Amino acid sequence: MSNFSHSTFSILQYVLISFLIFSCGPRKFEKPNIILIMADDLGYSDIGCFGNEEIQTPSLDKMASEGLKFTDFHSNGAVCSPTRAALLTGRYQQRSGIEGVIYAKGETRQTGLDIEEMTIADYMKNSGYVTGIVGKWHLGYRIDFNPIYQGFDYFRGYVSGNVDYHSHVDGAGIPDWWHDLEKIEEKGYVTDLITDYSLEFIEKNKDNPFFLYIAHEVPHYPFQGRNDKADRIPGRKFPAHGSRKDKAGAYKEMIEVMDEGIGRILNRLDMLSLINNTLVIFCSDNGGLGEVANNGILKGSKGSLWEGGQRVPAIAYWPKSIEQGTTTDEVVMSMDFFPTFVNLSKAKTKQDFKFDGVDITRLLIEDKSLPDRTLFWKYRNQKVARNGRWKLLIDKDTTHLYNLDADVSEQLDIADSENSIVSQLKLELEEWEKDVTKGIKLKTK
Ligand SMILES: [Ca+2]
Repeated sequence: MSNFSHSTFSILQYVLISFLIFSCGPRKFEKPNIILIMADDLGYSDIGCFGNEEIQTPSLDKMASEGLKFTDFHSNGAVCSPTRAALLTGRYQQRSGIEGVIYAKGETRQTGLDIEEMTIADYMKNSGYVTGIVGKWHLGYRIDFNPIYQGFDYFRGYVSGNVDYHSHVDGAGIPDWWHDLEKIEEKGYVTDLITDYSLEFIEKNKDNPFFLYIAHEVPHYPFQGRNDKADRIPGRKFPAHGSRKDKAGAYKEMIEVMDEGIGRILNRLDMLSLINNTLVIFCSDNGGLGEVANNGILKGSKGSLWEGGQRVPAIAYWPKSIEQGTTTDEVVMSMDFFPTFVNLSKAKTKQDFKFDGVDITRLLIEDKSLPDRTLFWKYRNQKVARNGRWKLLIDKDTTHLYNLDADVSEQLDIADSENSIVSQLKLELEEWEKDVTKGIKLKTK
């Protein structure tokens, strides 16, 4: 009897909530604006709401306390380009050939994400959205790889992996600052420019659905604050990480300036009455860099597939749709945003299109669990298969197994005592590898 009452109550509650969300909410809920803010190389504990006590991040902390915090969110890659490829294509980065970094120097400078790829921006644009990217692209330096050819109506930023925060010169000494298809000269601290142009984009598109991808440079090197001098001058030698001695001080300042910009964006959404009709997501593209970042209790850092290289902070903020102050330990990856945004924007994908990610809309708005799945990573000499608590990590020729529920720091290798789990995950990993590289020539490694 009590079960019956409980389920009846649940059904009524569900109907009522659905009614409130879908009928009484702002009409525009049908096609919410989506803002995806991605930091670059931000470590798991580099912000307040993920345990940092030194760096002040009130805006991100507010997003977490009034939204949903992901404790088990992972970047698809352990470095920049692969995560961005997966994010934009909704599939493992191996399928688009971008397993590694597209470097400013050397032969990969000539490669990029194939323009035949249908990106999330392409799909949302086809569904009536205005699409913009402000900040870092890192999916091809050549003009024919420009975001304007990948579904974005608007681009303001840089195409390389990192630029001087003041002179906007890339790692190869080449000026790299763009407005759509044009290379331009513009003064300003990169983080402030990213915020200013994001605000301009939001203001300009307040009356129609928009998708804004804010790809921050922070806290990627060079480590430069707002009032530091430019280090990179074309034709001159420069230290890749910048000349400032107090790198930790610069690092803190860089993150705090980004957070200040995020605060300005949230305020503007509020002022324009867009706050309840806009899903704002924040995440990082890979783990923090060993020498400066705080990856908390996680092992490893950027470039490795230990948790510290790819478990990153992530937050979803959408007042009135996402319950305040919730936390989820569901395993989510960068490539899951694609099917989620397709669903929310009511975009139509091609009939034969196969996502590797899953739609997390119901996790966001109803705290509903995701289906059981095994997830995979591969970078350089490491491969990972993850299912629930189990993480298989093959490091060169050594096989490790960890129970992440009990041992998130990956200290106790239990591969020898859990043979059947090791065999099962190994088999799935082999099948996955064959599947994602079938007919694919990797462009980067
Ligand atoms: Ca990165």
